[in-house]
Amino acid sequence: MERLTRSSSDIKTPSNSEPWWKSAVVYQVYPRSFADSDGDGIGDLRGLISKLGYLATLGVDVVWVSPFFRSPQHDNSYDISDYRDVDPLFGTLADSDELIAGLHARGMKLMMDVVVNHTSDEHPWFLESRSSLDNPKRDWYWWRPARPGTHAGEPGAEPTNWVSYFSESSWTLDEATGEYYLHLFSRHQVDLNWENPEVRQAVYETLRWWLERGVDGLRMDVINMISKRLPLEDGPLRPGSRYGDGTASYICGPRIHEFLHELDQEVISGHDKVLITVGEMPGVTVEDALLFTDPSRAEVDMVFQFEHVQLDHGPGGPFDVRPLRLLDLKESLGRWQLALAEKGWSSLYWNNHDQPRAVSRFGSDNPVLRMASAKLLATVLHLHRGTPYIYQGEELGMTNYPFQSIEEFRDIESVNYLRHAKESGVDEDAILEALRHRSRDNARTPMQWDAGVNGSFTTGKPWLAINPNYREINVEAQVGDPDSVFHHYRKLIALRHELPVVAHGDFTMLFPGHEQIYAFTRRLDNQELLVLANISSQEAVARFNEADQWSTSELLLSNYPSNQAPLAAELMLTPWEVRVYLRRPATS
Ligand code: TEU
Repeated sequence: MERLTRSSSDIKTPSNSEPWWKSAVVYQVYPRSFADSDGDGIGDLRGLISKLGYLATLGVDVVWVSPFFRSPQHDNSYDISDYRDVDPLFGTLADSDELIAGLHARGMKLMMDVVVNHTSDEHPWFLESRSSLDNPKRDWYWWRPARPGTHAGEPGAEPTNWVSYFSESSWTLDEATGEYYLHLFSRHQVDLNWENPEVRQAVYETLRWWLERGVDGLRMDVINMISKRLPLEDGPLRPGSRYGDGTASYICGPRIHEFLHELDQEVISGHDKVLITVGEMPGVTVEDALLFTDPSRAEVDMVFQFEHVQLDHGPGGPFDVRPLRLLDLKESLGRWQLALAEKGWSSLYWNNHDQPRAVSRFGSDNPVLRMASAKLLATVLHLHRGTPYIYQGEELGMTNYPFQSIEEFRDIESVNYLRHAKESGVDEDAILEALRHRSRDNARTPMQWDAGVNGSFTTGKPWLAINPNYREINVEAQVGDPDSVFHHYRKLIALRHELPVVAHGDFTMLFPGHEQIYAFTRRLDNQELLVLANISSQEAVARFNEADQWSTSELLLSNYPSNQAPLAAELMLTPWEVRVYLRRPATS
């Protein structure tokens, strides 16, 4: 069942009071791990093109494709050396044109991943910049001499004490010119200097070039880090480390709103289609998110916030694993819902290519509870107010990978953490345990298409091992099974398209102090939804005083179809049970 092309909703007219992306669902593809067409073990654009029918069956509106641009692949194309070319690993520009045309023909849109906080250290701009102290592009990046009183190259001579996101210093010495360059991520991802107007114009030109090719939206990588607070200064020392935390100097820096508004004016607003934009923003506060997404400020449509995916991090960061408390999750997501209720808009996600698998993290990957918990998580997330994002394989309930040894990790964040933790004397078992929970490789194992060799992801040797549970958890098995996690996602997507209350209704949290139940209502005019979920592996009971008011409602969706228990004042939910009720105005 494929939908008609909804091109009429794209055109800007004064009568479109709500933008189309408020009732849309976005699906993220990590191309390296999605489908391999040429047997080299790495997914590619032609592989993705061959699966567009699958995405249309699921019913998503937008496909966000992680970067496929030319890159030395230190961080899988999040280190770009040519913004206007496709990496040969993934295909050609002609393939990207075909991808866009194929999506459009099926009524879907392409969201491109824009990585412009930094370029690869092999990008021609950086090669020029590093070539001499007086090169015209020297100022396109952040160059600084060694700290006064030190000699370049000795430990502690870095211009500031900041640690990068990938465990090392944020500064690397360039021997040829004797200065350091800034990189908030790996040394192969060099921060662009957005203070320089030439840099900004070069970025805008590139983005316009892609929009001309038919791209419909932009996901902007770590975009709240492009404005740096000057002068660049040391941050507070991390406990037990020689490095400091520099985030106060670059998260939502002084010119961030100005830069994003300028980008909107130069690239987005003038376009003849209504585009979708989302800014990835680690460390963003809800107050800032409100400013970023207030439509009257014209910056971005929504942000990816990180609060809810950091509730199980200790002070040491992602690899400092802590248990998640449901009360914290409800408090955090509830506060974001409330803050963006009147103005602005939310993005909704459990998963992406940087996060461990949601079922293993927030649900239960115990084979008996896995399916129920996957459906519950989907329901809770998709029925919040905001635009939901599905990460490839999430619609199947794919789980974390059972890593057995530290040799198995490929991701630069994991590999760097591993090296630094070992150097600091952390026990190997403890490192493996942390990586098992947190490594981004959990999300990056190949998509599980069927029960054939390597899940039919590739005919060759996959670049990262496939999860051995692909024989049970795969697309083919689920598309043919109306009770599958896949079909549950399909229903949720359809609900968003059909019921205005899903996209536009208000949000009220119920039982905020309950340690197992996640419940809320959504209301628009006379339509009301009630979502009741037991996020635990034990039975849950709550006193539900409004049961009478819901007595005439219809059970719209649930994950235990045999459980038709009516709503009662003494509410009982089985482990990982979720129910959604709809109350419509009484017909007279
Ligand atoms: O991620 C930014 C980011 O904050 C992550 O690195 C996150 O902190 C970490 O993965 C948590 O464990 C974006 C991209 O999504 C990521 O894949 C890139 O590695 C990074 O930027 C650099 O471009």
